[in-house]
Amino acid sequence: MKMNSSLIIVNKMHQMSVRGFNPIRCLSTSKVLPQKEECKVLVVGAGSGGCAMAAKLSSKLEKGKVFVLEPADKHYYQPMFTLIGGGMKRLEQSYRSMCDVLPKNAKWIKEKAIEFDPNSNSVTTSSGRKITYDVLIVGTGLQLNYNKIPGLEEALSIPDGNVCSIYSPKYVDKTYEALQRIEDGNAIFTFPASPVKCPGAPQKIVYIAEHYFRRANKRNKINVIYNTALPVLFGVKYYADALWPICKERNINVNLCRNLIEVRPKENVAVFQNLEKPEEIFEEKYSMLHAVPPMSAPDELAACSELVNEAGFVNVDKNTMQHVKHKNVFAIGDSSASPNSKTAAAAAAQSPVVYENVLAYLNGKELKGSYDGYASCPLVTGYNRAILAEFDYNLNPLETFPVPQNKERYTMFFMKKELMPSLYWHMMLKGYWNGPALMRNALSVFKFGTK
Ligand code: UQ1
Repeated sequence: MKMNSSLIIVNKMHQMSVRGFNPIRCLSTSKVLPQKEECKVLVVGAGSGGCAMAAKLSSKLEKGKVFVLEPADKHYYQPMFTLIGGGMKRLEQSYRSMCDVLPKNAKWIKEKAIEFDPNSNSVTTSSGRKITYDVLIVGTGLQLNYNKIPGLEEALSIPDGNVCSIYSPKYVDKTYEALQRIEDGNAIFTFPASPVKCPGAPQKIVYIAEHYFRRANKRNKINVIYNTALPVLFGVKYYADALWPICKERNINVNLCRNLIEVRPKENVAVFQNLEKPEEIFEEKYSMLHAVPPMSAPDELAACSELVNEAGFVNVDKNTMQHVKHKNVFAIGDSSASPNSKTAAAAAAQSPVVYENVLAYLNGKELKGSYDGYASCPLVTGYNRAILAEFDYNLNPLETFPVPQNKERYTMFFMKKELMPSLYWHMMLKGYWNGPALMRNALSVFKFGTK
């Protein structure tokens, strides 16, 4: 049978859009724009913060004034990765096509930023194009450095292996597989000696795993070990005081100041350094290993000493989120040097501040927006409970709900698992979610229990 060729193309396009990829809307501009391009606002990175900023600013400014530089096809809702690791969600539920989360009024350039030059107000892309801007918003997020731990990438690439990591979509599914496969011996979980995104996640997966082992009737044969490079279990004392008893009751062995430095997949051995006595190196045999990679600012950003601090993060004022030297540069999310915990909730709370201050800067007005360091972390403690940690720059609790949030609760678990994804896709990425400050103020008239 002969088929008209345009019919075949239309049919193909229909099949693609049914699978969530709309070929017409998803045409990015990487091949059609001229060499020199100018925009009013350039957003580098379309993660949580970058998307929220692009949405807010492109609906305020004229169409085409906001450019977004982002090479990825897919946008992942990374807070779902812990749940995927525990088999509570599937990887396909955690992403959308990038074109579907970027605002139509912004111009998407599907390339990577490879050079930042704030002195000439320009960024060079992977194909060598130079984009100039009036205002730059850096929202690149963090880079995962699995390669910094000898043997780790090799261990993670073994099919049906026993080394896994919830931090990458490449390795997250291996986590649930490893939980199912392990029968006995040591289940070791790590936290690296570097800044990390969602610093609660490395221990959430410990609690989920421990609960999984109990449910699967194999807990008594498995030794659950959490080796963290940090000197504390959690940075906010109020919540750390609640988490320690949970670890004790559930017989989770927590070792502080223990840094993973090597993996030997053939022997099933993990090598750790005691950060309190750096000469002390010890080996531990594992039946499963959950490794959290060291992280850093992306290399291309860290290479721009004009923009970043010694650690590679964008040197902004911690309240205004404006660069300390280059006043037309702002940062949002994990690539910022502001000393908050790096979470999507922090990016949400920063978004109205960056928005307001960018507009004030463009209009020659005083910057009034001020970020208080709010971050939040729903510490999932198993398959049906979570402690909703919320705090500010001073590491003081800054809680939304009128109940003491240092208790494990089903409501917080439900919120994390069932409500947050919708809030993220439909509110945050569209620029409508500014964090829970409004809700907190409204609810502050109620108070139940003692805090
Ligand atoms: C939040 O704002 C946020 O960002 C979108 C999250 O990331 C997914 C969160 O997990 C949480 C808990 C918040 C804070 C929201 C409320 C309602 C307390």
